[in-house]
Amino acid sequence: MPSDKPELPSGPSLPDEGQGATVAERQLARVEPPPVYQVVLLNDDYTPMEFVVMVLQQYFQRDIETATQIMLTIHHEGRGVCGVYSRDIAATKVESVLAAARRAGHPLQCIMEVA
Ligand code: TYC
Repeated sequence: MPSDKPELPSGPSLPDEGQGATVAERQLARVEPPPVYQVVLLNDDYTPMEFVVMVLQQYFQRDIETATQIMLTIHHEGRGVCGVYSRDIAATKVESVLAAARRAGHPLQCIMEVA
């Protein structure tokens, strides 16, 4: 008489699946997260404070109080972090800020660096 007991897959019947899963897990664990970049504004003696506050509001989505605080930090300490982004987003923000500053005739400097 045949048994009612269902047949369970056993180790030896699935040798490759077991080993492959272990290897894939080890490879995934070694993938580094992508680096993030901070966009930094530098102080100068000529760019108006109001322009820097506008840049922080328009390009970095800061409210007026936060933008003013960041601008004052840059003014007093020489530099300040505007935000942290992926590489491509940070590069686009640097380009946009520099273009806006040059259009307005200001020497404002904006850089990106690994956070
Ligand atoms: N130091 C400038 C001034 O006194 C203001 C300023 C702030 C300029 C921040 C650049 O990134 C800057 N007009």
